[in-house]
Amino acid sequence: MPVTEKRLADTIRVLAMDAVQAANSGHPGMPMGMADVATVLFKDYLKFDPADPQWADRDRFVLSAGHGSMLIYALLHLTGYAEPTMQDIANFRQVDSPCAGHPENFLLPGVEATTGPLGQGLAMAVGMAMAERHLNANFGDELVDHRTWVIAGDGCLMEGVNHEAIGLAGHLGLGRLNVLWDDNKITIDGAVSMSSSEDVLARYAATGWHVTACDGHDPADVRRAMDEAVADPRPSLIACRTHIGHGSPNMAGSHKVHGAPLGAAEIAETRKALDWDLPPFELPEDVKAAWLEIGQRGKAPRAQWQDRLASHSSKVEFERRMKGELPAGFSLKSYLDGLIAEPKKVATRKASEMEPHPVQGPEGRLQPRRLFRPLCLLWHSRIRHGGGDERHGAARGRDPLWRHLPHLLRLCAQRDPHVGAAAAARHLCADA
Ligand SMILES: Cc1ncc(C[n+]2csc(CCOP(=O)(O)OP(=O)(O)O)c2C)c(N)n1
Ligand SMILES: [Mg+2]
Repeated sequence: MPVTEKRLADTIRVLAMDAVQAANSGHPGMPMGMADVATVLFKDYLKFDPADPQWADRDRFVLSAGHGSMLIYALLHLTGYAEPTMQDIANFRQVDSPCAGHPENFLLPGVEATTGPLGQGLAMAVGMAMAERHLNANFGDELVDHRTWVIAGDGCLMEGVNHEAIGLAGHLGLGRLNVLWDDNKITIDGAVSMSSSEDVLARYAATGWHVTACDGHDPADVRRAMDEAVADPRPSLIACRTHIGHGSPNMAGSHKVHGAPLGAAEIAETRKALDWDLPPFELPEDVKAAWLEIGQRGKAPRAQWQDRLASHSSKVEFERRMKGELPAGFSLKSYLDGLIAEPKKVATRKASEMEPHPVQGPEGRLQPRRLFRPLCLLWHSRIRHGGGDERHGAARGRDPLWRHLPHLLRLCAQRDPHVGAAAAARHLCADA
């Protein structure tokens, strides 16, 4: 008998509640609530291949609600990524486990963005969706044809950084950005209605987004909403109506499952309700096999993509960009000389103006004020995505001091306007 979607999702629920219980800390409610939506996403929509987490044309999946980290750890493990292992999951939140309390991109391949500060992942996903369109404008659909999927909670949507980033996404028409909102109407200390009566869908619609809603525990309805989102040329927000801690008979729907273990008694009740009798961190063979099969879905598309790349006229340039390598003959000194030649001092605000437009290509320019505050997240995520132009490469390839070079130059120039940025640059670039 085929494993049902509910059973696939219950696997995530059980892993999340058991890992949080073992650590005696963490957030079981969100992974349990979004398990059905995430199952549909990974089973039928997300383009990924666990055998190659760096595949350039993979869809990007960003868990903006980073407190629900057990959701992504369960998904990566179940679909066949080399890490995390089941032992890593059993060691959730322990010092040597890559399964940190909140996901870190440098600990696990498959974690596209470090998240935890609410709203941050969503803003970074906007940067990734911009990077995708920028690369697509340069290399075409054959090489660049992927989407950015986000799971965000009520808290992510409240944060100021979210307002700024979604405004830009709507303005640019980033239609390959799809946000799955865990619309559970609960946050850390009670109902959302205690502090907000905002019509979130209306706000997104007002910034040029496509918005829709679904029952987040009904896979068919989730698919209907995702199909709508994929078909719409605008960025999409799907309000997934869910119960936090879904599956727990006595605690679902309560803020008490937001950030605390369910406790041994409620875990036993939940196991009974889900008809799950195996001990923690042991999975039924049929469930394991069904999840691994889902992880194989991207194998053939990746092989086809690699064939296309192998015979593509821009292969060398594409690979250079994705590796973040500098173009042959690129001189950091000349680049910096260009930056500071005119005007004499380059303010960070001014530097942001030099960012190439994501859709029009290098000749277009962004309006600097529009982007000033979420700029760090947008730039960082474009580096995380890969394939930026030489300035992203220059920032990535150098040691940490070099990343801050434009800011250091500006500070030097401000401190001593007579010397100016040029002299500071000469000093700093002596070995460039
Ligand atoms: C910027 C920021 N402020 C506060 C927190 C602390 N915090 C973590 S989760 C959370 C509540 C989030 O509520 P929601 O997104 O609805 O998550 P849910 O309770 O539904 O899992 C808060 C306040 C944080 N992580 N980041
Ligand atoms: Mg919530």
